[in-house]
Amino acid sequence: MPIHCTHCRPFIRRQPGSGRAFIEIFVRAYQDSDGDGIGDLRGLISRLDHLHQLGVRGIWLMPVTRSADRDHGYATTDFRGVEPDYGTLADMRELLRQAHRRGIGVIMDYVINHGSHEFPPFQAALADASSPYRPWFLWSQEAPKGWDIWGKNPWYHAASKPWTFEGEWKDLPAPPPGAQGFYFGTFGANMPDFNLRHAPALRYHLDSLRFWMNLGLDGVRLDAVPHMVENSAQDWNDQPESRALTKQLQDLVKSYPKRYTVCEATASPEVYGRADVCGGAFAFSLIPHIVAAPKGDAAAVRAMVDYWKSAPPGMATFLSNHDIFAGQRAWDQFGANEARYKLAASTYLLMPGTPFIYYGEEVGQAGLPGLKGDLPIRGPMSWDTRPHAGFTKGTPFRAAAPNAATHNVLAQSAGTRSILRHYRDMLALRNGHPSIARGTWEHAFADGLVMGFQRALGPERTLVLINYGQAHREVALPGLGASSRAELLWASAPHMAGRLIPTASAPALRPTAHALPAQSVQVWRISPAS
Ligand SMILES: [Ca+2]
Ligand SMILES: [Ca+2]
Repeated sequence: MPIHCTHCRPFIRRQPGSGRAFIEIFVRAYQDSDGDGIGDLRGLISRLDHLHQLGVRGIWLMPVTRSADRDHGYATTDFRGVEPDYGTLADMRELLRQAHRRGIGVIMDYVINHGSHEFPPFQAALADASSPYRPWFLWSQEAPKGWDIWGKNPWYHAASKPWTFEGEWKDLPAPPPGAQGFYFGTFGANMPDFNLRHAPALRYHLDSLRFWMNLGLDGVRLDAVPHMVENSAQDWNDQPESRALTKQLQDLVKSYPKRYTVCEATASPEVYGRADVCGGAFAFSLIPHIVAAPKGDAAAVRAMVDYWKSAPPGMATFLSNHDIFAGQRAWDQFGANEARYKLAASTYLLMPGTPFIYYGEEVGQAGLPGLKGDLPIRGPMSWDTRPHAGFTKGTPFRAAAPNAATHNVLAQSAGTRSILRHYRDMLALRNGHPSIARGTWEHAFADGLVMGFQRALGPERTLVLINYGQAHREVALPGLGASSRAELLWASAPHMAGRLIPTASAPALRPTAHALPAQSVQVWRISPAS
């Protein structure tokens, strides 16, 4: 039975996205409510006031559907059920209710490309070649030749039970000679790809998306969309069929009012960010520049100025996320240098796009030493100075961050120069000024290690100036008339050591030679001459 829109009304006054900031949350690592050492939805609900105070207007939940991996959750076993470690559907409804009350929308990961090998339809397909679920997945009697996805063969010999292999997939031993019966898995043997050309399999996912929209989710982060449909050993990534299917998914979600879609598309994110594909996509090509500019890379400053001349406004910006391929936690990328850290935060939180803060980033949480792969960047949230940083009263599934004693929410709430205060300031600017949240990108310039740009929306115009360099600079400001009036909205002290409260004695804007202290940010409101 198809699922129809049973609650076709907006749950939240404003659509999430459209420039207002999200936070990405790994529920397992956020807050444990019952002492089992694993974060859960009830724990997250108890921390919504922190998120509201921070100023985010959206939450992206990494997968909360039931999964087989007992960790990140991308190996789904039930596309319409909540992971029991995290709670129940009733908890999910309560999270939505409580978040919406605070003006915060909630989206979650939806993984359509693949399921877990434990997903019951895959088990049925494995057990019986005549099962109606067999064509839900991709099979080949003989071993297909010529395939190479990131150094590995994505075709797995089912009878060898390759999902039991514990090494890297590229090291999986070859199947015996003459082996028969292979299935396809882009990301590994434990995550078989769906055959999305098979109407019943696709319909199942479309109905699952409707299920979540009916529950009150405000949208989805669509995982790995360029991998949805393959054509051949050469043509497997970002095929036209995957783009078309992405648009179909966006249309379904947005047939509900005030819903949001954002896609993970590492190959060509600016294409997926367009309205005619996904409508939003993570800006993987921009992120390295946001990180490099505060380290003194003038070419990165120039590249950021050029990026927004052509990138769609639906791009989603960030400093780091849950995947190590996108980089270490920001704290480690900047080598604990807080001035550089805050410069990078100001950069993406004052730019176009929709920013996504990675949980813990707002307090400078460090990665975990001595762990491999993605695990160092998926540690428990640092809340306070209690044992395990306040994450759990029990034994945590993973240790607290090494800097949790100083870089936690409680300590940083008290500090006037803290990273958390800086994030709150930036989000207050974004929430209080529509031009910063979703305005144009005008008169952008790079002058060595100084970047400036104007943002305009309706009658409001703002000017952002960032000096990434270690030296005081005077720069010419393009696009300002001699009679423009300027009001300082926010300024940092030199070297980002706290903020200056604008006063009557604030520096004047001098368009021909404006002074910017070393490592500093200024935000101005510009008005035409009266
Ligand atoms: Ca728990
Ligand atoms: Ca696929």
